[in-house]
Amino acid sequence: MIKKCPGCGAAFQFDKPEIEGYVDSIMYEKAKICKRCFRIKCYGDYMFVKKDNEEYITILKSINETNDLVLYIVDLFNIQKNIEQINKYLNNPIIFVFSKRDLLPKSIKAKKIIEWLNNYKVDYIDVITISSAKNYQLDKLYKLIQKHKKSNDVYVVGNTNAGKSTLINNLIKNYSDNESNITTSSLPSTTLEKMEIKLNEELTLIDTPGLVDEGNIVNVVDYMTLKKIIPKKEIKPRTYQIKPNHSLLIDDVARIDYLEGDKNSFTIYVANDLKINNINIDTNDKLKRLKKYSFDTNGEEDIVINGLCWIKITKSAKINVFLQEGIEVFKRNQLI
Ligand SMILES: Nc1nc2c(ncn2[C@@H]2O[C@H](COP(=O)(O)OP(=O)(O)OP(=O)(O)O)[C@@H](O)[C@H]2O)c(=O)[nH]1
Ligand SMILES: [Mg+2]
Repeated sequence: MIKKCPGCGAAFQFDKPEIEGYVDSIMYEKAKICKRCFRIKCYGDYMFVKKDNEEYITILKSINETNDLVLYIVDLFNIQKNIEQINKYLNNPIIFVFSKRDLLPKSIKAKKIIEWLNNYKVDYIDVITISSAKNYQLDKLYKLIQKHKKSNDVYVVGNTNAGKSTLINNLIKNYSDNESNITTSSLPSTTLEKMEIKLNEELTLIDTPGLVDEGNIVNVVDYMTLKKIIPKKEIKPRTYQIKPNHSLLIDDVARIDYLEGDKNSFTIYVANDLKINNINIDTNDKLKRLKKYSFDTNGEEDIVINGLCWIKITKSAKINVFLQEGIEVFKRNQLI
């Protein structure tokens, strides 16, 4: 039987150090995890493995052949543009699990987030906001799983980095004697294959590799920048009362030019470590050589820079956003 790494799900192999599942041949019999997982866990040293999204779709199709319960994990800081796409692939009962609640200001009510979901045509049987980092609402989620599960198998799906494996590790810790510990990291595609984790006789959670979000900033910037971009604790939103012909510079990564509109309020939800500068549009052309995206917003929308931040703009505005090629930027109805 092929031995698989319990950290990432890859089949162990001892030929190719540069690809997934590698263990030194002398360690092959004894190896508990692959070299990549060992390095992530012990040194935070990440080896990138490019995942093909076809695999994710194939996994969803196989889940669709069952009627098992699915936990759809959606990172609150990083809600993907097309959350309703999940229903394109799955007819299963779905619990929407908004993760990383600890990153959003405490003042935001869960009710508000759940109401916001009504902007999308999504079918789900329940919805909850959680934080694995703070063990917040995991008891409630566990009860929902028991209430809605159709068999012993419950699938955990969602974008890469959404917090699927971290959640499973916490559920194992809280509700099981199992000693498994799945590898987690702040970089994409940590989990590489489907993995079954038996919590007890009645419940097996199935972790899956996440969908790679092609337009996310994590795929584009270097590791040092990435460390600043990923929020580690509760975001303190920063509000700027600005007039047209002013620009907001988010560190060295994004520029937002306010072109037309009334005196306006821009609130930026971004990692606290990033600096924001409010400048006169003509005094500084920093980042202006980056790719330009133009938007008209109606006063009820956020501008989302995928993986970096979102900006709540309270009145109609014409803006330009400048970003490195490959980072997606889009509008959505205001989350908050
Ligand atoms: N602040 C915060 N960070 C979290 C939480 N849950 C997970 N994370 C972080 O999010 C990052 C991704 O977590 P993973 O559990 O590896 O995500 P995943 O969905 O399994 O990702 P893939 O295996 O790549 O598909 C890690 O850096 C986690 O520490 C949470 O509740 N709060
Ligand atoms: Mg994972």
